[in-house]
Order: sequence, then C-alpha cells, then structure tokens
Amino acid sequence: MNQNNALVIVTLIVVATLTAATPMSYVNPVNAIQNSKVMVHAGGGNNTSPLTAFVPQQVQINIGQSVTWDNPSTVGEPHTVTFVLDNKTATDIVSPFAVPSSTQFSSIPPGSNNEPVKAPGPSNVVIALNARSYIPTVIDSQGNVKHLPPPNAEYSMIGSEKYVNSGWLIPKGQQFLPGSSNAFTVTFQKTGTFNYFCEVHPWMRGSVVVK
Ligand SMILES: [Cu+2]
Repeated sequence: MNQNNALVIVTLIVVATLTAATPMSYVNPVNAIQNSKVMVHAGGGNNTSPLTAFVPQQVQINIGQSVTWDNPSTVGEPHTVTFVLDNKTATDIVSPFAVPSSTQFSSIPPGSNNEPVKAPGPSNVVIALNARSYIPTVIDSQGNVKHLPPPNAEYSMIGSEKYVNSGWLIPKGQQFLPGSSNAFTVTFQKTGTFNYFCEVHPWMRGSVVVK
C-alpha cells in the first residue's frame, strides 16, 4: 500500500465515523434552543406494544418558538394535546346533553348498528362526542370559544387562554373521520411552564418550558 492509498483510507474512516456519530436528522428537543422546530410524539409503538406517553415528556424552548406534536403510532389510537390553564375548563371526550324526554332518535344511516348512549335523569341524557375535545379548540381569557380550522391546527398561545386543545390526533393513514388531524403546532408567546395532558388517556402528561 502506498502513502496516498493509506491517506485515502484513513480519510474515509474518519468521515464514516463522524457521519455515524452525528446523523444529520438527529435533534435533541430538550437541547433544541437554537432549533426553531421542536417535535414531540403523542403516543407511539405498534399493535403489540402501544405507547401512551408523550416523547419527550418535557421540552425547553425560547419564547417565540414553536412545538409540533404528531401521532407516529401505527395503531388507530387517538391522542390530544390539551392545556387546561383554568381548571373550570377541564372537560372530557364525551359530552352529556339533556334533551326533552319526547325526543325520538333514529340512527344514520337508517338501520345502521348504532344508538346514542342515554343516561337516566329528569329528562333524557344523551352522551355525544365532545366537539371541544375532538376539534381543535381555544377558550380565551374572556371565555370565548373558538374552533381552529382543522386539520393540523396551528395556534399562537399568548398565555392568558383558559383552554387550548389540539383536537384528536390520529395516526397518518388512519384519519377515518372527516376533519381529523395528525399534528398540532403551538407557538409560545409567554415564558413559563405549560403543562398539558391527553384527554383520551389522562395519565399521558407533558410540559413545555418557555424561557
Ligand atoms: Cu392519548
């Protein structure tokens, strides 16, 4: 082996080592202060081992930066990213409504295999899917309710909101319901620690620390 060949081989080994040690796509969200796009996974895993957690559970960003959540799972399991900044806005994925006891319900399409859940009470109580959980929703400091245009809503959070919710995030390719999303992006305009959870799996919790 002559000297030139040896030099080429050594150079290739060094390049290969550096490439393996620092893959171009790797971003550590916790340390991604200089990176404007921070990703968090809502759920994950597969149909033998589904994961109901936010990964990573905590991210730290600078004011004015954005965090995007997605649902990378291959299981058709929905998740939400829900900030309850005023405890009075805590809610659930189901929504009980009182209706006159004379109300007749007919399934759509007629004859299909479904019926409303009815709970006993002074009038009929029908339990429906809660649109403020299912659809991206913001309740501002004045109590005004605004649905963000789905899918994959983006929101700039000033920090005085009572409630900020992603709507249901469903894995890509499994967005079987109209208007359902796979991602949610929030730009944070105030410093502080913003805790959030999943309304479908209330043990799924995460936080965004804004410096
Ligand atoms: Cu969840």
